[in-house]
Amino acid sequence: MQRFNSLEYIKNSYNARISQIAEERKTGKKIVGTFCLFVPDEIIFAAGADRIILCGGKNETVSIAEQYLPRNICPLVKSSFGSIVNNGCSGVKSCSHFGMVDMVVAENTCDSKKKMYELLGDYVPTYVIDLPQRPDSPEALKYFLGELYKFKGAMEQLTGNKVTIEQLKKEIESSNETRKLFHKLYGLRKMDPPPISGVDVLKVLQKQYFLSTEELKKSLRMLICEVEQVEVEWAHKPRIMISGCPMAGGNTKIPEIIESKGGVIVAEESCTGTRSFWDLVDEDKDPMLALAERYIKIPCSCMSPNNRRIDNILELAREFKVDGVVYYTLQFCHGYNIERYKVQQALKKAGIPMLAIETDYGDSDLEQIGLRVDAFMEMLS
Ligand code: BJ8
Repeated sequence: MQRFNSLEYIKNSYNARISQIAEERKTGKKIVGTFCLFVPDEIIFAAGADRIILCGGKNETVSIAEQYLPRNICPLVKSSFGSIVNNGCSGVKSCSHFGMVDMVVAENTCDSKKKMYELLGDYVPTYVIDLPQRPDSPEALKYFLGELYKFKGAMEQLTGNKVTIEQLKKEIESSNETRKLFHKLYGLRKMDPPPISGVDVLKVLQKQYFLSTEELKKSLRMLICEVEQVEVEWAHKPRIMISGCPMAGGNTKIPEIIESKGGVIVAEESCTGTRSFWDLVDEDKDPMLALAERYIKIPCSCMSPNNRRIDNILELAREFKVDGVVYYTLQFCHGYNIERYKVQQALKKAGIPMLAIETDYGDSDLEQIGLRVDAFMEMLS
């Protein structure tokens, strides 16, 4: 596959971003750490704070977390907690941004995360947004809107700045601009074969909540320009969509296996994929209401019922002309694991084959997964 200069730029952006955050802190700017798509960035930025994602995708910090947390919870939760407890790298295993946040803004999603946040409060001030669990109920939107107002108040208190309607509108426009750039990049993946690999796109998606918004937009524009110029020779490769749990920075295990076995990933139905940018925020409405309406619709398996997700999967499969779906679950993520059954039924009805993989961040199952993916690719070829 093609090498893109912009990807090198994104890959090498870590140190520059860390220096930027350190400088911001010196000037009194507050840094907010988040773990989930349900936390609207727009409110954080409108309050004059900066934001970095704290989801852990590295295996190295899992064992640190296991000194505090049960082993049988998902690796994303353990890796994240281990990185924070390890306190900002101190040069060893986790990355320095984990130790640079003034406040964590968390959310009531899955049980493991909820309970982990309770422990996290001992290490860093932690604010939790309460989410309604039945997003389609008539009361849910009102409740969520109320939560977002409380969150706005918490951000104002943290930063000492008032969040104005104008500032919110400006941030909504800016975030929509980023979302549109992702749509453009994904549009190019509809080509057959796509001019960019799924592993490359994932690396950008993993950085989207780490980079500053300006750097992210700049990188995306550069990447789109490069991808548009690629001329790919036609060769049939099974077009794969990944669906399921997020793949936090450092975790590219399954996409690498898929693409090393001859498949090409054309879309990801996950929070490190379409769920992060697909829907825009309505710029013509009251900004707080528009944010509540957009964010409450994120089809996370923590919500019940979550039929919107099934509809999205079918729609994406059609739009990106996928030959097969790899359903990806992190070990002990019960929500996505249980939802697998409904997804499988729906895909079967639509005539789209699905391979289910449940794994962690370790490499003990690489060979076994490789064999299963191999067989799946052969079946699709
Ligand atoms: S909106 S998917 S980012 S909660 S994988 S920690 S669900 S046990 S990360 Fe998520 Fe927000 Fe939902 Fe997206 Fe729990 Fe599952 Fe682990 Fe997960």
